Amino acid sequence: MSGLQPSGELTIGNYCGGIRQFLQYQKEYDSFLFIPDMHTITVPQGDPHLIRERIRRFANLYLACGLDPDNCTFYIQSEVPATNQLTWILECNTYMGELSRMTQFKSKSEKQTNVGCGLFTYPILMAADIILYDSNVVPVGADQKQHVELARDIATRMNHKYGDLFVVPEPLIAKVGARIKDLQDPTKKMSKSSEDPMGSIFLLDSEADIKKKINRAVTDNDAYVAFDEEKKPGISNLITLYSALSGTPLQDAINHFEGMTRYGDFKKEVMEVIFETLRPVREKYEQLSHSDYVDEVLNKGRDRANAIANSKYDLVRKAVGFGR
Ligand code: AQP
Repeated sequence: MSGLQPSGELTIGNYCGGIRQFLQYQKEYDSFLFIPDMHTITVPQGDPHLIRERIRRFANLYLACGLDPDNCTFYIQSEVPATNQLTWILECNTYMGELSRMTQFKSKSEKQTNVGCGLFTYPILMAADIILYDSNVVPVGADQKQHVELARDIATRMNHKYGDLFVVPEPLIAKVGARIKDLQDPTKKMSKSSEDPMGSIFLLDSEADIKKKINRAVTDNDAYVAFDEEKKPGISNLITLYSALSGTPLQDAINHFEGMTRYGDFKKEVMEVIFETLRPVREKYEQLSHSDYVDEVLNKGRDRANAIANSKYDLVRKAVGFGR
């Protein structure tokens, strides 16, 4: 089970921490991937048409990245109403103190003047997304680990209170690439809704833009390449990107680059790996975006997701004592 909210443009960070992992596991598991459109309005988004356009773009991009609809139930969150129904029950079984500890709420609420309640309760909606389908593993980047842990706590609490209703999920964090940093400020993570586009590489960026962004990526004045996340966060981030995208184990990537004195040559190799990863994605995306194939896939996904979600919700509703 995994989902990436259409709240900006997908970045190479989302690819490394979320999508890439998901694709590795899709054949092994009965997998579910969804577009959490309801999550996006936890922060102001402006024009609703832009959200709808992004949903379509994200859906085509997942397919372009290699999502296999025969191995995966792919759907849009808001098209499964049982998600909201379960969320209410879970809200009544989650404590304010638990939500107050969520670091993402703290960092996102600091950036706004009027903070909506949805931003505070959104981890409960995420718990419903996960446990509604009896998901056992959730591939996520490091920033989402805390939310999956909360989903575990809620599932466990519900099971104690009402009998064995839910599978308790586990987060699955990539060994390399779980927290790709912003290229302009390598002390913070790369984000799809970041204000400075120079800090993020988007999956649909042109090669000219990628080149510009990597060339301008913040490094240091040491004039030697080495991996040290504390002292050399910019260089370390680029080595991590190279390792995650090329599949080279991190230590081998470190050995490969260590000691290089010309940052330009180092950056060129990192750039090549990004080009090679994104070129086929862009080409496939071009084809898909001129067809209606994505609707066929999403309709099939919606029907299967609703069948599973409705039957689970029915069990929960009865266990809680709702209805006649
Ligand atoms: N920088 C990152 N490195 C590795 N993984 C990352 N993820 C996000 N940023 C990085 C992973 O991508 C998935 C997307 O999750 P989300 O859509 O729920 O949103 P998020 O975690 O809040 O991601 P963003 O890009 O930072 O979005 P905005 O800007 O909208 O808040 C998750 O698996 C996440 O861990």
